[in-house]
This record gives sequence, structure tokens and C-alpha cells, in this order.
Amino acid sequence: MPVNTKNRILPSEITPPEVYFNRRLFMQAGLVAGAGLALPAAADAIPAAHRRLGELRPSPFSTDEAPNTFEEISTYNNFYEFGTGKSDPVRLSHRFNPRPWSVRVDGECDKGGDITLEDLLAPHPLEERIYRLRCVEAWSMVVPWVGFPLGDLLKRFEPNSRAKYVAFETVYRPEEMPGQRARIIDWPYVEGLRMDEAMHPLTILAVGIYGVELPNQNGAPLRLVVPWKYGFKSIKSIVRISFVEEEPPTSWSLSAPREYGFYANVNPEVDHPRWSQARERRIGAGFFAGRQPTLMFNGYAEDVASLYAGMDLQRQF
Ligand SMILES: Nc1nc2c(c(=O)[nH]1)N[C@H]1C(S)=C(S)[C@@H](COP(=O)(O)O)O[C@H]1N2
Ligand SMILES: [Mo]
Repeated sequence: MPVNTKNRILPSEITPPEVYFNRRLFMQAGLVAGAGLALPAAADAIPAAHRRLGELRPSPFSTDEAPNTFEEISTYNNFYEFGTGKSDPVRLSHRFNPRPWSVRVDGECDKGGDITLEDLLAPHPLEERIYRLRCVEAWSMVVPWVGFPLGDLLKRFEPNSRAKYVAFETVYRPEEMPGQRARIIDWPYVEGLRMDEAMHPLTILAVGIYGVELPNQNGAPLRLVVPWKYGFKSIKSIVRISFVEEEPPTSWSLSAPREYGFYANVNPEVDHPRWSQARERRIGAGFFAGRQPTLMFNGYAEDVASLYAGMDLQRQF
């Protein structure tokens, strides 16, 4: 592993490599061959402070692309609650304490209420899902998430027939989240999905990366991951899930409606008003890798294109 003198990790802090059995098996089988110099170097360099999440089932939905390193995934973040710089979240999220945690579930459902993180997780076996994350800023990463399908959770609350959308809200704790003490956006961060998007088997709630609990900067203790949409839909540190009848407001379309729509499906054919979305820079790929083409629905078109049949994706972006 390349020596990084700034963030050197002591051998005693390193999670045993068997945690990362999946990726190692991929590598042994040559399934990530071709990644060449871009092979993640520090997959097993996970500080011991991050608790392991036990047995994980591998998912058939995983991409076979080489994951970014733990360090890349946990030091290059968008989490404006901790500041707008990519390195702000890792530097400024130490005071954030995601435990204990509970989530309020309300709106158009028969079994809403407050649920603790433990009760929320208990019935759901955790999986590893290796997904591309495509940020609207035209960079991407490959992240080995740990999570379970959001739809499995939503069903437990028995949404009624008026539940057409699901709205999500991030925690508001300005004393622990320095970015919230500035008016960067209207806090709390809010997001939403149409019901069929929320129930889609590719949509997950993540509680970890690389087999350990989510670092604060990645949205501890619970965040959404919607792999065919731009990264901003994947709302972090969720405290509220509401079933609603009308399309809910979302933070980015509230602050710049011309630039960010509700759907935010990854689409190389619809440019951002200020830049192209046709290509993306893979974080950590190195200078020689160049930019790679962005795929329609981030490569998940076969699975999700039917959700948008008949919609004009140039207008409903
Ligand atoms: N609450 C909240 N969630 C958020 C954001 C944010 O600023 N606040 N940023 C979004 C954006 S723009 C991206 S690209 C992803 C980044 O996730 P990562 O830092 O785990 O890679 O989180 C999304 N979720
Ligand atoms: Mo993003």
C-alpha cells in the first residue's frame, strides 16, 4: 500500500484482511483484472474504531468493477452539514454522535411511529452491494456498501393507497454539524423518491461500507443509496421517512431548480446547465485513466428504464 504519511494507520488499527474476503476472492479469480494500476491498495487498512458488521451476503446486484479504497471513500465526501469542501466531512465530523439513533416514520401508512436503529435493522439480513456512485459533479466512485433493500423496510409500515412518494429528512444538529451553522442550504437536507423507485430492489438503505459501520462522513448511521441516480439523492443520516401523496420538496431542486430536478436520473444525454454529464472522472483512477463515458442510468438501464417509460427525460430530469 502506498505510504501516506499524513494519514498513516498503525498495524494495530487494521481490520483483519478476512473482512474483505469478497474482494480478495474477486481479485484471486481475476474478476477485477484490467483495473491495472487502479487496483485499490488499502482495502484492508480500515481503522479498528469502525465496528465490523458481521456476516454479509454478497449480492447479485454488485458491479464487478474494482471498489475505491476505504480511504478514498471516507475522505472525499459531499456532506454539506460538515462543510462544502470534499475533505471537510472527514475533518469536521468527529463531534457527531450517531448513537443512540431513532427514525420517525409517518404520513400515509398504518403502522408509523418512532423506531430505534436496532429495531429498524433487526429483521433485515445485511448484504454487500458494490455500486457505482455517480456524483452530479461528474466524478464517480465504486463503493462496497453494506445494507438491505429499502422496500423491505417500507412494507413493514403498511403504506396506504395515498402513499405515492417517500420523503426523507437528515438530522438537524447544528451543535455537532458545523456546516448547519451556515446558511448553505435550508436545513434540514431533504430528499424524496417516487414509491416505485423506493420499492425497487436496487434501492438500499446502507449502514456500512467495507464490512464496517458507516463512518460519520458517509452518513452514519443510516443513509439511502439509489445507484441509478446522481449522488445527491442518496441522503445521509436519516431521521425521518414520510409517506406522502404529492412529490416532496428536495434540497437541491429547492436551491437551484433549473439545475437539479426531482428525478435526477444519471443521464449522459442531459447536460447540467453549466457542464456536460457525458463523461466522469473515477476518483483514484490516476492521471492516465482519463475520463470514462457515463452510462445511461449509471449502467442500470436494464433494471430501471421501465420505471420512466413515457416520460420526457429531457424535461423531467
Ligand atoms: N444529508 C446530506 N446527504 C447527502 C449530501 C449532503 O450534503 N447532505 N450530499 C450528497 C451528494 S451530492 C453525494 S455525491 C453523496 C456523497 O456520498 P459519499 O460522501 O458517501 O460518497 O451524498 C449525498 N447525500
Ligand atoms: Mo453529488
